[in-house]
Amino acid sequence: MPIDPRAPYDPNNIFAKILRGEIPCKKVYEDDFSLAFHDINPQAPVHLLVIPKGAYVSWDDFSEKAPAEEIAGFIRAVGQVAREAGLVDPGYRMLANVGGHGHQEVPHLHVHLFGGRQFYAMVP
Ligand code: IU
Repeated sequence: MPIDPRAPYDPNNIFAKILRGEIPCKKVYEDDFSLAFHDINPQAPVHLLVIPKGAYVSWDDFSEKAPAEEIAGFIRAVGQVAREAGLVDPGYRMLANVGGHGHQEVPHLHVHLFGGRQFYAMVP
């Protein structure tokens, strides 16, 4: 079920549990502000998720409320994860789903990184 991007943060969401180490993940990157791991249901040969460590439901929540240091750190981490995964050349796709129309399902902000194959024009 798509979630409300402005709902109160649910500390028992699956990514919060991953951040607390209560549920395992296939980690590829971690720093002070961010964690990245393989998506459990990959939609491309490489499908990674990058999440902030802070309690933000969505991109909307994060972009409005996060301190500048966390925003900068997270954005740098997304780029770093893509570089470390070897995605920059030949290229990759990144996206964040927001709310019902965006079909966001997990209520903790995550950026998807897709790579390892050719992507085509966005399909609405
Ligand atoms: P969405 O943007 O909220 O729709 O994407 C959620 C993603 O989280 C989706 O690609 C799932 O496969 C992925 N995921 C995961 O990697 N591990 C989990 O335990 C769960 C979902 I639940």
